[in-house]
Amino acid sequence: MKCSYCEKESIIFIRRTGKHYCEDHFNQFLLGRVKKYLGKHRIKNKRIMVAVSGGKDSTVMLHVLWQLSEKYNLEIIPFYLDLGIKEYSKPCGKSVREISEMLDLDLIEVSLLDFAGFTIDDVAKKEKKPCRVCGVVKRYIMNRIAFENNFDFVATGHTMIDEAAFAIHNLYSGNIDQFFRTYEITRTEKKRKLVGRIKPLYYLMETETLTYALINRISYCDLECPYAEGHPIQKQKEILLEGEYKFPGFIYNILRSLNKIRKKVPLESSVQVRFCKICGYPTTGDVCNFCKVKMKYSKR
Ligand code: Q46
Ligand code: ZN
Ligand code: ZN
Repeated sequence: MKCSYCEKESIIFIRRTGKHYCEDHFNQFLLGRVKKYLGKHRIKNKRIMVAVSGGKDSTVMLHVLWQLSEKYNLEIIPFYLDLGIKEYSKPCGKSVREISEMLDLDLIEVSLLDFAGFTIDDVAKKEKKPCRVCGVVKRYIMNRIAFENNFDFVATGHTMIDEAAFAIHNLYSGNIDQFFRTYEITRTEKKRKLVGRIKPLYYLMETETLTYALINRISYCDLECPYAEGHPIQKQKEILLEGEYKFPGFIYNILRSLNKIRKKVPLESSVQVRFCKICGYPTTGDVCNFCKVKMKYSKR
């Protein structure tokens, strides 16, 4: 089959666009989706801390942002958090170091054990699923390191299906506040010590990031976290993929409609700004969730 834009052989057919792409035109398509995101949110002349787990999506995000960094005048610094998960964290860390070196970028590396005195494996010994605690520590540490180092944004490698699955999971579970708070971008609020989040892969599917990694020979860590199995988000993804198979464009349309709903409901601005008694970072109570889990699990 020929590419829909030139005479070369096609390497991928994207059902939601109805087009065939050769390697060059696929690269253009993928970069175009990221440019669309950066343009829509006017992300230019910024210092961005890029959270890289070593997996496919975040590694591709780092590579794409690096490619676009000159055009958008972005200062790109990769960030890796070693969660201390046996047989997973070490190879992932190695991948992040390799890509950072290849792109000649200085890497910020933090170990959860050094930062908080425990690992996710320690949590897993006490809790059936460590994911909730893992989410708390990742969010906190990313924000704190980015705030202390004066970054404008933290970039994460969430794709379209991650976002749609998360939104549907929140609706399904009744987490309405969380549903309304999660959007394509969150802005930096210096007074509240909050660094904004961006998701440059928001308009892309995982098959597309995989294709980009393959044709650009980007090596990444192919392991899955041992605690990922049975995560509710995985189930939501399966349902969405089934929909996408039957109706190309299904996931994008769902996400677009959910975003329209979000925009119609103004966010409550009455939430009082409070700071944790222990660490001084934002919280809704007296002590933030990170300090609570640290008190519970730290071996120090
Ligand atoms: S939350 Fe859970 Fe992930 Fe943390 S413990 Fe592994 S699966 S890494 S995105
Ligand atoms: Zn082509
Ligand atoms: Zn705290």
